[in-house]
Amino acid sequence: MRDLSAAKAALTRQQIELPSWAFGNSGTRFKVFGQPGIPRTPQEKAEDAAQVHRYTGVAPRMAVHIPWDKVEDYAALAAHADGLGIEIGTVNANVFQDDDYRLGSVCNPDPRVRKKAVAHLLECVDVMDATGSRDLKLWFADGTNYPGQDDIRDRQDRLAEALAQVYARLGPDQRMLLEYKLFEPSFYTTDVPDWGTSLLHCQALGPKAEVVVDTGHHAPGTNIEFIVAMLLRAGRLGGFDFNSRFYADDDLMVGAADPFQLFRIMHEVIRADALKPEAGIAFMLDQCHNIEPKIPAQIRSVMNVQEATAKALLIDAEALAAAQQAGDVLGANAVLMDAYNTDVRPLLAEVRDQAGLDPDPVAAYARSGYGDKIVAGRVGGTPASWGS
Ligand code: LRH
Ligand code: MN
Repeated sequence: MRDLSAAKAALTRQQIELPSWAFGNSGTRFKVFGQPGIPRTPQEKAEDAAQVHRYTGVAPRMAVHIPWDKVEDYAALAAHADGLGIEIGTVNANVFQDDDYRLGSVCNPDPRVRKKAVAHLLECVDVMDATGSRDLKLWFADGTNYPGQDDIRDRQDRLAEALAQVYARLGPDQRMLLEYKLFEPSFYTTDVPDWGTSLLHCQALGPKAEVVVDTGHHAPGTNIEFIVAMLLRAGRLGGFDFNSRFYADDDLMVGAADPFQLFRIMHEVIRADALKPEAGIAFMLDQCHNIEPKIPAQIRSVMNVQEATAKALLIDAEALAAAQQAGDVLGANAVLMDAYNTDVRPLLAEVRDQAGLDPDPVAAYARSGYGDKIVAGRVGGTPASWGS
């Protein structure tokens, strides 16, 4: 039996974390397009993120990226966010935009460079202490471009040594989330290329180290929900970087390219009873709105996650288990497809209405005039950007 009230309760408690960098200008190696009304400061990024929470009700945290969101007083930034009704979430380190990191950061053959990289990672834990953030997210661009360029095992030893230094610095309630990526910017080896490599390092470090699954970081055709099921089974799924792609790490709106995959991923999360906030999974967006307006795109992305989640919550688990046990291949598949083919927009409109929100967040934001206000008000200064 599909339990609608349980589904509504779970949807009401859902939490999705927004990336500060999604509100800044972004692009590709060909062009970073400027848009009007772009925030110039982390404070203004938080103001934009707060708009997404205001209209969706399920986006109470904004992840920051250091140094893109560097400020003098991180506690003050956290207080500013608090005043807007949101929190500063995951702290993302950045050891991929400095000339010293040409041959890698923590995996670099040069101990001076490795020391510099570890110092930045430790600085990010200081930021977490100031903002009250639980998670340090680590993604390394480290890798090689040509066979023989460096020793694969030596680089893993260097990585393990650096991670252990940072792990030792974590507070009791803090976590390290290690993100993997198949390739780019490295094109022969990437030092953390897949879930297995990340998991091995996390297991070697200890219980406060978990794996992040960025949905754009796999080879085409990878069954990501299988990886999710395995990491949940191992108790090492720390979070997601949600986005979607047609080809590589396109960082498009989650659910835009493959909503059925997102549904299958959320099915594995719900099957493991890991949707609830206390399960500790960080459901983060990691996207770049290169050509589309940023805030409406973030609102749409949050709604895409809600819709995939709602469909997965409507899977008749009993009927599915019975069909699976009976070896009823088509019957089992039909149970899942019934849920996927359910139009959950009325259900979500009801959930929003019961939460005192407008049933249509995109329309409500458009009516608010906030978009015009920031275009008129944010004149001068330097619009935020990836700035490589
Ligand atoms: C790397 C990545 C990582 C972030 C960056 C913004 O591709 O997914 O999560 O640091 O994007
Ligand atoms: Mn990511």
